[in-house]
This record gives sequence, structure tokens and C-alpha cells, in this order.
Amino acid sequence: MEFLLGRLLSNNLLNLGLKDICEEGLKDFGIDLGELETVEPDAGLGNGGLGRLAACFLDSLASLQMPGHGCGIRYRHGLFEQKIVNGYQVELPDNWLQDGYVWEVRKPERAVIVKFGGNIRMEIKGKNPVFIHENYEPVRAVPYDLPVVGYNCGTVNTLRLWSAEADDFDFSSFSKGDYLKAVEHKYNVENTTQVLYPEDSHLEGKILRLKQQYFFVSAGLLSIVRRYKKTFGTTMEALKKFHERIAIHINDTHPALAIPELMRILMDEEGFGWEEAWDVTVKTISYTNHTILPEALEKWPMDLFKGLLPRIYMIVEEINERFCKKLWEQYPGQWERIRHMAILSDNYVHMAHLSVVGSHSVNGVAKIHSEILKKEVMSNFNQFYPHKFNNKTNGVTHRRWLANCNPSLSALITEAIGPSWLTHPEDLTALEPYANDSSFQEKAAKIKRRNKEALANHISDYTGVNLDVDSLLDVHVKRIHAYKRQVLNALQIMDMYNRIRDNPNLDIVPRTFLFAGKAAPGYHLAKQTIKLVNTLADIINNDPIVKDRIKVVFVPNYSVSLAELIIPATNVSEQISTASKEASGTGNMKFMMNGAVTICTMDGANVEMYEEVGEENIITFGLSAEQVIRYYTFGGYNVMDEYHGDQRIKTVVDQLVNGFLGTGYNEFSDIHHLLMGTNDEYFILKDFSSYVDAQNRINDFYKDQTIWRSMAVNNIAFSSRFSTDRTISEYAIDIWKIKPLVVRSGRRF
Ligand code: GPQ
Repeated sequence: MEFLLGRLLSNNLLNLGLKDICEEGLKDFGIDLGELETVEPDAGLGNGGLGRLAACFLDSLASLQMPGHGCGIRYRHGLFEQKIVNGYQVELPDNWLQDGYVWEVRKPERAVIVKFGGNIRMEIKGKNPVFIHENYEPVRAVPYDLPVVGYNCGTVNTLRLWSAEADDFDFSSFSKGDYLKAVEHKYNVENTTQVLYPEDSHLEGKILRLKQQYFFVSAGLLSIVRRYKKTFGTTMEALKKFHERIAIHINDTHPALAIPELMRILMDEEGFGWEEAWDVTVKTISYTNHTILPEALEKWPMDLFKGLLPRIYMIVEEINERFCKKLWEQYPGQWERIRHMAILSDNYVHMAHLSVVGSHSVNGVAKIHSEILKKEVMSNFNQFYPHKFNNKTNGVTHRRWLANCNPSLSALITEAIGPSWLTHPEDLTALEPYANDSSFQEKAAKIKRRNKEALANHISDYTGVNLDVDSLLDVHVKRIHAYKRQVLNALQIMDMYNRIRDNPNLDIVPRTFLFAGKAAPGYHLAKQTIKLVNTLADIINNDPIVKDRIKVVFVPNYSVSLAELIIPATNVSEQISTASKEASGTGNMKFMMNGAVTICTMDGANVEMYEEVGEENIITFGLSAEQVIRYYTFGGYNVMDEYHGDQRIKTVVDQLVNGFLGTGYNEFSDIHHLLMGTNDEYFILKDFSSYVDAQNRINDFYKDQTIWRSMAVNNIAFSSRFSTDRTISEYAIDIWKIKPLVVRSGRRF
């Protein structure tokens, strides 16, 4: 449901092997390619990590010459634009389509009709019942195709984005003179794909969202089946082999309706019986889970579901019925277990349960996350279906996130080890010997400094803050969330500030703390967190006692393009989620590839980064996932022990509400409540002291530039496992059973 593409021009030029020549050619006309690129709007059709992962997957699929395409929604408005006014987030609509979008090709001749509402009539034809959908609202789904260009290989796949349109047929169904009603109808239909819901890792139970889900799933499946029949024939025999030729992967539960929709098409449109349709469906579909946060697990009220999708509801009921019967056979009398696993229970449709039951593979996105799924969150399902569960650790495309966004570093790498890493990221490990090569270190450090200068220009334009390019750049960028613990970083900065005030000669390396990220418009705690960071920036950046040794800056409107500017300039990457909560993280990998040192909890893919780079090249701290889960299960933590037991903690917590920050007393009440009113649900105060120690270690390492630079180079060398080329190869072999399809032999450059 999300593809967070960012800009495509420069990446497409890179993948086509045309970037350098275009850059040179444009220069002859006095045009700077970098400047020209900024004319392209960011396609922000996603919220954060989940949507960006899908975009990286598309790049690796095409670059590995795999036949794999994306199916999504052409939102008229992508993720909102963020402005900061007086320290507060203000949301403005994103208007990415206002000047047209050069990469899309509208394909009206490929449109399909998606049916909503209405009623179902059953007829007996021969011996079999047939279900007829009547009085439904038809919505025309028109595809817009975007090319997905592989790196130096001739493969161009497709991202097909569906747009809802009312057509003339619907207009004519209104009586003459009922013009206003017709316009209202058009407005309602087109509303379906108007806007991306801006909540990240949080369920928004609006009927329009369910409508979006069915809209793009039904359109996508109708178009896949149509194409399949055109290619392999319309016979029952051909259709029974559907799963041998088609794999459909659902990115979280947002497209879980693909399961009942494929059942509906096979049964109602193609004449399959239940058992045959179920066999094909389960073998076709696979599912990735992206979070264990309970507030993100999708469930829909049965009534709402049934009203909008009556036939799909009938099918889900039948799936549930048959599933519960099997559970009963295996676990006779265990009502509680069965209720907890049912797809329909407590008047809700549980989409994660539907996804596990209706697919042949269920994977998490990092080793630790997949283990938590198996042992905790979905342990019942893992017992019942032990062979479905597996892990596919996330990655990022190293072509966009290193080659394209950090061309100087890429050139340096290629100069040292040759260009094979661009198509074989595992070759990056050949950089290891350069970690202690002082000339290489020096060159890499110079590049980092130049990247900081480029970022500094942007920041001074957008915030008026002058970034000290000689300071250590410490970066915390991602969606704003309690579990990602931007508040922990803010409290640590307050403590550092308090220490400088107490001892104006405190020996610390100059540091810039950079934050960026969007808060969901209705998420008050996240919005207060943005205000807190901006308030700290105001106080600290203007305090003469600090003498510019620390600076705080919040860069507005975090996006793919801004990430491409920030990440290459970063020294320290903040990945400090409460252990167990961040399924994987992918920003962590992008920083690593660009030679930042990570300060992190042992959460998500941080654990595997630690394994790859070794303990001497990464800074870890805090509770383990096991400890966190143990506290949640058995209790035993009291925030008052931290508050009263550590003067530093008491001071910073009090400063949130005692006027120290110069704001109203209620300004940060939600943050104060998060810490003190929920018994520190995210273990922010519990991890505080170990986090401060870790920050001090960063300070000490950075003082010795030889050590620091070697850590930086080692991080680049050992980042190779985190390329989506590796991730996609694993999906291709283990789950989708697809192979490269060479469209043109031989690479061209
Ligand atoms: N993720 Cl469920 C999102 O970005 N949005 C969501 O709604 C859900 C998950 C993220 C997750 O928080 C990260 O840890 C992952 O790295 C990312 O998905 C990709 O798997």
C-alpha cells in the first residue's frame, strides 16, 4: 500500500549508466545536474521504513533481473509536507502531481472495475451454488505505470499505481437534471485514492482506508489474472497452475484482502470449487510482518467490513469456519486458544490471522524480530504451522543509498577495490584492509567533511542555523514515535547541557545533534517531542556559556531526498529504540554504509550489524529485548527507583515541567506522563544512565581520529550484508521461487 520512491531522475540515470555523461553534457549548457534534480518532486507515497523498503526491493528486483513488479495506489496527495512554526509541526498537503509527473504512463485501456457494497444473491446452477453480487457501487480503477530501471542490465520492471475514477457510464445512470448528484458521485468515487493515511505503525480504522485496501488489491488481482489468462490460456487446467507461475507477496497486512479476493475470483469468476481455490491461493500468497506493536495490528469491525465488502466477508467467514474446525481437531476443548487464533472474534476481522492462515510463508524482517514473532507474538500460530515461519533480514539498495547519494565516497571505494561492489555488494568487504590505511582514512574523512558542507548549506537556508562542519554530527532521523525514543536523546542532551552549565570548562568534543522526522498529525506526544527538540535548540544554541560546543537542530520536512543529503554527512547514527520494538530498522543500514558509527540498543537489525562489524566498531547500550519482555510479563520495574536514585534523571525530568524550558507548564505534560505516568513504558529512564555512558564512549573515540576513522571504514566494509540484493535473493529462492530473466545478454558498462 506504500512505495516511498523519492526522486527518480538521478537514480535512473545511474542505473542506465548515463549519469556521468549527462552531468558533463549539461555542464556545457551551464546546467548543474544536482540543481536540475531538485525540480523533480519526491514521490512520497509512503510513511517511513515500510514504504521505503518496498521501493528498495523494486530496485534490487530489477537490478537482479528478476521478474517482479509493484502494485500500489496513486495517491493524489502523498505524505504531508511538514513546516515548523514557532517550534511546532504544521502539516500542509503534499501536491506532488501539480505540475504533472514525467515517469507515469496512464493506461486507460487496462482499467478494471472494483465493486463495493451491494448485496449477494445465491442461485443454484446445476448442483452448485453461485453467488451474484448486485446493487454494488462500481469504481473504475485506472493504472498508471512507472518504469523500474535495473542497474546496468536492460531489465525494466513496472510499478503499477491504481487511481480511482468515476466514468461517463456512471454519469449517465443519473436522471437528466440530477447534475449535482452526479458531481457528488464523481467526488465520492475519486475520494478513494485522494490521500495517503499519515499514521505509521499505527492502525487507523477508517472505512475509507479499508476501501483503499480493497480497491488496489482487487484491481491488482484482476489485472494479474487477466494477464495470466492471456499468456497461459483460459482453461481450468491452466488456471490450476496459477501458483506455479505467479507469486503474490503482501507487504504487512495492508493488502491481506488479496487472500479472499483471489478466492472470489477463482470461485465466482473462474468456476473453481472451494478446496481447489484454497490450494491455489495459499500456494500463491506469502506475507511479511513488519511490527509487533499491538496498536499497529490491523483489525476491522465486522459490521463495517460486511457492509463494504459483502462477498469478501462471506469468504472470510468460511475461511475462519474451516480454520477453527481444524484447530478444534488439534486442540479439542481449548476454547481460549482457538478464540485467540480465530480470524473473526470479538466482532473484529483480525487481518494478521487472516494473513498467516491464507499464505504459505510468514516472515519477520530481522533475526530477533522473527524470533519474537515465533516465540511470543505468534507462538500459537508457529506451533500450528511450524513450516510457515522464517526470517528475511531487511536491506537497502546500496546503489541509491551509497553510489547515488554519496558519489565521492563511491568513487573512493571503486578506486580502492574496483567497481564490482555495485552489482556484488559482498565485495565491499575487500575494503577491510583500508580501515587502517591512513591515506584512505584521510580521503574518506575529507569526503565526510565536504558532505557536511553541502548539508550545512541546506540547513542554513531552511532553519537559519549555522552548522559547524568541524563538529561531530550526531543524527537522529526517522518517524517520531515513543518507541523510537527521540525523548531519550533529548533528555541526554539536557543532561549534557546541565553538565556544561555546572562546569563551563567541561572537556567535550564539539557536537551537533540533528533531528528530523514527521509526527502523525493526531499523535500529540510525538508533536510535543518536536516542540521539545526545537525548544532545546533555542535555549542551547543561544547560551553563551555553551560556546557552540553543542548545538541542536531540527531539520523540517524529512523525506527521501533530505535523507540522501543528511546520511552521507553523518558521524553518529542514533538507533535507540526500546529493545524488542523496532522490527528491523533500515535507516541504521544506510548510515552504516556511509561510514557513520552507530550508537544503539540490541534491537532489530542493529543486532546483526553488531555481529557483522564487531563490538569494537559499534556502541551498544541498554536493556536487551529479553529483559524488556521479562519486565512486561512479570513486572519488577518501578520508575520511581530511577527518578529518586539518580539525581541527573530527577533534574531533567523536573526540568520538563518546572519552567526551566521557558514554556508553559503543560507544554510537555504528555512527555512527562510518558515517563512518570506510565511507569516509563518505553524504559527511557531505565536506559538513561547506560545511554549517557555510551555517549561518553562516543566522545572518547572521536577524540582519537585514527580510531574513529578506522571504525568508520570498517562500518562501510561490513555493511554488505545489508544490501537488498542479498534480501531479494533470499526471498526469490526461499519464497517466490523466481530466477533472473535475462532480457539482454551481457552488461553494458
Ligand atoms: N514499519 Cl507495521 C513501518 O515503517 N510502518 C509500519 O506501519 C510498520 C512497520 C517499519 C518497521 O517499524 C521497521 O522496523 C522496519 O525496518 C520497516 O517497517 C521495514 O520492514
